[in-house]
Amino acid sequence: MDGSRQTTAVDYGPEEAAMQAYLRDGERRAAALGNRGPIRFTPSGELHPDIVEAYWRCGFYIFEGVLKADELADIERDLHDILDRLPAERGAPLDAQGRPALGADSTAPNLLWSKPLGDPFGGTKLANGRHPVKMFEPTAAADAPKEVVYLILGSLQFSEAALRVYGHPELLAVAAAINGPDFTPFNEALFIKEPGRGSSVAWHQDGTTHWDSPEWDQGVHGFNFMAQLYGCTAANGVWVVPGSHKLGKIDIASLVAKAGSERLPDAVPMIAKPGDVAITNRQALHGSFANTSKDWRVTVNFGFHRRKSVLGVQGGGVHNAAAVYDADRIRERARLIGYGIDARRQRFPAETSYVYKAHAEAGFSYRWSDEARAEIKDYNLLDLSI
Ligand SMILES: O=C(O)CCC(=O)C(=O)O
Repeated sequence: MDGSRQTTAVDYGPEEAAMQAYLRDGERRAAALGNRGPIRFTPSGELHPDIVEAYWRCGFYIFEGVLKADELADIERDLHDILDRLPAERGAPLDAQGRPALGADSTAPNLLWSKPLGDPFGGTKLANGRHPVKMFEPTAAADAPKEVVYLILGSLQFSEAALRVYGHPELLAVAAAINGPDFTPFNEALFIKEPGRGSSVAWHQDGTTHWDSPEWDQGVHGFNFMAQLYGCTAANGVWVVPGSHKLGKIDIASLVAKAGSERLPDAVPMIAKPGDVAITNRQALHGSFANTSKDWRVTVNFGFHRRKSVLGVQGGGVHNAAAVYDADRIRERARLIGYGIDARRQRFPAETSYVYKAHAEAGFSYRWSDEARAEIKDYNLLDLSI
């Protein structure tokens, strides 16, 4: 796969010219935000205040150059393996080579399918109706398959490279700086936007539990890291309305009606190179367009919460079954952080591993091994979805 920038694979449709103008204008506005650069810490180990300021001002920040070439090669290898092992079609038990398909024996949800360039969620009641407006669905090439996988949930059980990204010491230090050192997991996913096929993700805000809470604030629903394997462009990347994470629940349908199209005038694209990792506030209004470009976009996506946003809260219902999240559940789900840190230590022994406070204080240690690999099957049944 070549992640290099090219032109379009498929025409966006009747509004191709307007779309191209919007993409270029968005790139210019994104460049002016001042919310990108390498991860930097102060001499005393705090996340640099300029980064903290820009993250809370914009609702997202792009950390440049976090994943290096060897780690990207690992992720790409896993991606090829995953793509090879996908079911031949939705629900099929076997892959194209007749082997048991990826996730076919799972209980937890894993593969999400869409028609090529489709919008499976927009304008539906799915996920609590949080994607109220359907995006434009361009017409895919005649030889495109009937459906493509655009999202893989519980991805750490399918990719050891993704598990190692999950244990990245600097990213975990960022999680502690933003959500507190007792931060908890949310969920993990791979977003796969194939050129000329990848579906859109209609405008939405994440978060279901705290919008009307007296405890609501700009960070209460946590954030997602979005690590880019091939980088992302205005055409295939996530778009965000800067500052919208501060606004509470937004009337998305009215915004789109006012704009006269899905091209929201205040939104900007995340532009990233291979190895860049964005941090995105889940309350920010965001979405992505059908990938009519010739560039792959593969995002290793993983989120974290403040512990106090999760503990004792009734969550679920979107990514998994509804439940009240108690300390046992948080502890069990957080073992993936321990496995991620150890898997990373084994692959990159020269790196200083992250010390996760909850594990250090409780005296828990986690060893990544074949037994652990078997043990995390269906781990995402315990996602902490708020
Ligand atoms: O990667 C995308 O296109 C969408 C990501 C997203 O909506 C999310 O992480 O909440």
